[in-house]
Amino acid sequence: MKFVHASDIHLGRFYKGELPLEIAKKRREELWNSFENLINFCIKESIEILLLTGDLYEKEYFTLSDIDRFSDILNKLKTTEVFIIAGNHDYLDEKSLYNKTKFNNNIHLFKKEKYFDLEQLGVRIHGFSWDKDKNYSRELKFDINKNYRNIILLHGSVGTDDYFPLNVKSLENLDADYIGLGHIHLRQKVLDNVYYPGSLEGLNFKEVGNKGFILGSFKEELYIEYINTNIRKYNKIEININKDMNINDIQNDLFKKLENKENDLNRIYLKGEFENPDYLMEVLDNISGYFYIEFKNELEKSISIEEIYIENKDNLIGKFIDRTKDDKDVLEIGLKALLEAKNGN
Ligand SMILES: [Mn+2]
Repeated sequence: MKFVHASDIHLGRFYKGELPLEIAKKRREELWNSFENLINFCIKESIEILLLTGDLYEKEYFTLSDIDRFSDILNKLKTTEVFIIAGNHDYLDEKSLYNKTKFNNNIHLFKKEKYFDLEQLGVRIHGFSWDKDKNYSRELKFDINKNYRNIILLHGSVGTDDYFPLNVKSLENLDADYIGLGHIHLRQKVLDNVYYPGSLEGLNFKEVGNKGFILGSFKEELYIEYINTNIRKYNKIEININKDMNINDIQNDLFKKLENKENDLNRIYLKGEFENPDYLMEVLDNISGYFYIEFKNELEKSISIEEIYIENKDNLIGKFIDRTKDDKDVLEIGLKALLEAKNGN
């Protein structure tokens, strides 16, 4: 029996102020494409069960036509049984859009149900949906039936005390065959039978690298595999600049580190020292050919000894430069200390 577990798709995400309008628009559409790819994977691979563990859309920005688009895509699944729990971003109350669209009979949303049984497959699926956006908590009690394989779906946080905290020990004691978690966007194994698939696509620069979903199967034992399906990646890249590097060297280092990342979202951290950071930023801002690139200027302005000498000719600093100018190391270290003292650091 094969199952797929995906989570935190965040359809409708608005990217307010994070990305330029055109890029945000494309990304918003790509979340839909990624969702469709997930469904097509389930069709092509004849997946028997699809588990979706919450934050599938963002309530704040989702409309009636969006929820119909969502159900149209899910309804393409004819032989896959789908189980959905709602999370904090798509929580299920009376006004929820989940209630305003039509899902086929093979798509099951956890409302008041404690579990669903799939007799032919010998599987019982348990789960809770969030019914508000904050301070949600439920007692972890389930009707485990050992004649079945038991799968539990939860949207909550392992390892923090916010957003339905889940304690590892209590998850271990649940005696389930698989516990599918949502909420944390980083894919991870919590226990041998407890996993977060993470978000389907990277949603911001905290979510770097490959993303996708979990493909699981039960033979004798549980077998888990991560499938990478992200359309693009978020990358964080560091460029360390030292005083021997000129603009060409910096650009060459940058282009090398950006190889094969033309279609990604790239954030470049500039670190170290450079004499004229503003000029460097101006040059870098003209780089094109990437889906998205931004620079974080964390450079320190390296000191220009000539300038400092002109400003300080008549005081102790000027005298110090005069006397040590033949010993570069002494000059630089001493000068730094003198300047710090002068600036009161
Ligand atoms: Mn989420």
